[in-house]
Amino acid sequence: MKKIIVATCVIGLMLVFSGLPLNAITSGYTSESSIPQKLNDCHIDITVHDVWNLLNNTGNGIQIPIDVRFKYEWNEGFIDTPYPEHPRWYSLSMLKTEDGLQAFMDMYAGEDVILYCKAGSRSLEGSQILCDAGFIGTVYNMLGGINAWKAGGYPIRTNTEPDAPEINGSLKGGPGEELTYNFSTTDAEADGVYFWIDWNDSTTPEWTGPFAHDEEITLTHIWEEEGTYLIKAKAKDIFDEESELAELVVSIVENQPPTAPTIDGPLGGKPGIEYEYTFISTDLDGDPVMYSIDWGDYNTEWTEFVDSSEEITLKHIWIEEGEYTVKAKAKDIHDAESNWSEFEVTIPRHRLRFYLWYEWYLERFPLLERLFGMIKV
Ligand SMILES: [Ca+2]
Ligand SMILES: [Ca+2]
Ligand SMILES: [Ca+2]
Repeated sequence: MKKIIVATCVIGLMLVFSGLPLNAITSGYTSESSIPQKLNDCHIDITVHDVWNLLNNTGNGIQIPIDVRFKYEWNEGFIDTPYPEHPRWYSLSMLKTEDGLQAFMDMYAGEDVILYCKAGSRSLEGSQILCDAGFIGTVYNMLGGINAWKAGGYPIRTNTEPDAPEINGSLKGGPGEELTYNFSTTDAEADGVYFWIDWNDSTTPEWTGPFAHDEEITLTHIWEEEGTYLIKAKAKDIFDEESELAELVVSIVENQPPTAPTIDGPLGGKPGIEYEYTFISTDLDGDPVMYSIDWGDYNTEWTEFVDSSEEITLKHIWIEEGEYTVKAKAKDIHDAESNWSEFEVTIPRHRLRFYLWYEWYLERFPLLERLFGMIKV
């Protein structure tokens, strides 16, 4: 009877002490009632050969290798496996902090992770920390670390910088106008990336991020002054490997409205007959323009955008006899509008009164107008 009691006490003490160091490390998490508790030895030990087979086949699920070594060790090279089963870096020292552990648990919840280090002891410690904290997912521990990986003849690679960013957005704008730009890059190791953007004005370039390696980010910018600006952008991954610079030229000019359209066509005609009129306007910035036409008979229309200085032809039928004032204005893609132009049309033509002819004639021969003016005086 005594022996049984002693044995029970010893086993009890063993359980208490074996749990102590890990509980001390992860005390902030074991109390979380929402996280299911697992046994401390929940991780699965796995050889480098099994790891290779797991990581080169998405048919058996996607496993994420986690390199828990120091950053300088990672920078010297890590195991080479294809995306999306490629290694990420998350050091054991980060796992040992409360915030670092929680961030890891959030980031990789529900995933299969394979922890590895140099020779196997740090990955074992990391695996135990995760299990003890109630990590939801599968934790593999790669036996023998990267040393065994290399000895097994499996490949390693070193980190590479992200590609130079792609910049997409407005090439033209006006002072004070908010312009939108998209930036994207790719990183061969699928590392998180930062962007650095120099807008070529008085604003100071800063690194922004990190973003997922294939995420497109959208930024807006306003240049207050007219000028030609050279946007420069580069990317870096979370290991500070910087890309080449990418550039985009933007010209900021005050927008000019299009000229009032020139209207041409028959001065008169018969009711019920279709007539063609041409309209042409020039935008000094070369912006596409659209035309608003008022046919003078309560019919109005807007055209589609056409190139600046491209003559357009529109057809119209006046149903009733009368004198009509055709009006037209042009608008560019920045909503700047021209003045109205006017053109008089008489339906039917035989009712075209002399003064219409007279005005039309004088417009084209201004010298005569002065002559008539002198005669009047
Ligand atoms: Ca796999
Ligand atoms: Ca990289
Ligand atoms: Ca314009």
